[in-house]
Amino acid sequence: MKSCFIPLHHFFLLTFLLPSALCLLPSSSPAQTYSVSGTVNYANVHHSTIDSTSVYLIQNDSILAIDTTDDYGNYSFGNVSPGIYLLQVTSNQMAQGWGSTDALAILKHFVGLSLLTGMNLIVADNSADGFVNSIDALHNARRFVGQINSFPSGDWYFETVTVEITNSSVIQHIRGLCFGDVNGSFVPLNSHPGK
Ligand SMILES: [Ca+2]
Repeated sequence: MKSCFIPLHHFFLLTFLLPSALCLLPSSSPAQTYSVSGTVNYANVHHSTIDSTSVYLIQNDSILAIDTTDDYGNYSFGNVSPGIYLLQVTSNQMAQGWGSTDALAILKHFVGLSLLTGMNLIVADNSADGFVNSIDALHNARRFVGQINSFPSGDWYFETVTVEITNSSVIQHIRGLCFGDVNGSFVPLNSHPGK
């Protein structure tokens, strides 16, 4: 007659190892995550890439992650759950591009001869007072000749982009301009032609 005695090592296996192994199996499939990536580009004709620039992944006014663009302006966030996010960018890169041509373009906008639009209009307001007028043109001219070395607006403007993740990864490029560079003539240092 066979014994029904369970050897001790089998007992150990059944009692401890098997339940532990079962715990490692997912009880339900884990939430799928995706990536948000792209390049940060200057809004000139070359779409020049901008390196060493901070990209923030934001949800509900909280910064979830920060990435710094690489030599080719690339940023990437992994493990992003489905949802709606904001992408914001700041840069300490050297800014330039303001000059007499830009000052003239600002004046032409002011008098209604040739209207600026979009980001080019936004970066015209280097006085940050909500108006585009001769004061901004004067700031541009003064900075060009070195009478001033900053604008009240700061140096960089980047578009804030909303991305929605549903069931796939998202590629999102983000554009920027220097305040005062209303004609988008600047080519950032270390940049490459972009997409
Ligand atoms: Ca202004």
